[in-house]
Amino acid sequence: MSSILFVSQLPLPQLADLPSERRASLLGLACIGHSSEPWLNELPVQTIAVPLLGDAPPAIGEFWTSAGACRSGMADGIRFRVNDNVLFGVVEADDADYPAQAGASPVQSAAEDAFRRIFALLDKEGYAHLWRTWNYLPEINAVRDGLERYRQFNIGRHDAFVASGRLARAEVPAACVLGTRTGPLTIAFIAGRQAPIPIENPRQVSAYRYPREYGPRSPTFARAVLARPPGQELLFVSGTASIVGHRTVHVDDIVGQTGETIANISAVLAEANRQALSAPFTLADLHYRAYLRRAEDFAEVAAVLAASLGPDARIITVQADICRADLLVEIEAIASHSMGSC
Ligand code: 3EB
Repeated sequence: MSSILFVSQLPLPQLADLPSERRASLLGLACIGHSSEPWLNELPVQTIAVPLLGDAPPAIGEFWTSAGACRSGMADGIRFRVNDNVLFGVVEADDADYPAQAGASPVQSAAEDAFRRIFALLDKEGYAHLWRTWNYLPEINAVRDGLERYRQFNIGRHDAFVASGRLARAEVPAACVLGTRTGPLTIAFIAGRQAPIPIENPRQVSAYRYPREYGPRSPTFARAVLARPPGQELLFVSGTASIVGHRTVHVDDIVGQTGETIANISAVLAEANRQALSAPFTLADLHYRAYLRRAEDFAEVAAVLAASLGPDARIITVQADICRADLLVEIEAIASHSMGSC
């Protein structure tokens, strides 16, 4: 068996102390905050340049560890590692490197190129099914040439999903798209040999069916996916916000938005549990990442989360811009269940 295990949230200075067998079994990681650990360069590492909030160390690593042997690769600028069942990779694309073209902005071209390269890699390596993408884009809400950069990103992503045939097959991953302070567009992704099970939220219009008022092309993601590497059931809950139907609710009300976001995550869990083969997923199972537009909202959000998730919930909270200008908070989550003795 070579399943993957989610190992969360180590303060990054502890990385240097990891035994070499542990390092050898890492598929990759996200580095939230700031890090300059040189040995990390051997691994796919997504650097997420966002400040951590609350009582947190300066940087946190979120690790993907494989129970079996791993192999590293580099293809078309994408650093990746695989085990028998999954591929973890990181790709970066700086829109400054893409010339403006008639009909395609630099951000659109960067996003389309990044996803086309991801799909080429996945098809070649035989991990055809994208489970989860984590997308970070600087100046996400800035309007350039008449269109918000997030909406430009959506056009490029959509076109790559169409070109690869994945949108026609309704194969869309769980995802998030957040703003960073600096750096290129960076996309981390996990793909597998098996198609994941997409989960939608009955309280929300599916994002890939959003009306045009949110941009010329809809965001290409599922509200959650369930994935089943051998012996394991993983639940990836996409970035979730205070949206009911397709509209933002509780504008300018951080407490209201946080409560509505938890209601949406609960609804996604209930849908996932209709399909789950392992024990039912609960709010207490999840590892959370919370993005706040305004750092000063931290205490109010933390109070709502403690009341609804319990005081021991595992939550990384960061400041980041969110892809709709009226959203103040977005929360994503991951859970992993063992399937028993296989
Ligand atoms: C929303 O529900 C909030 O464009 O991939 C959440 C998660 C959001 C993923 C994406 C966008 C994305 O529409 C925004």
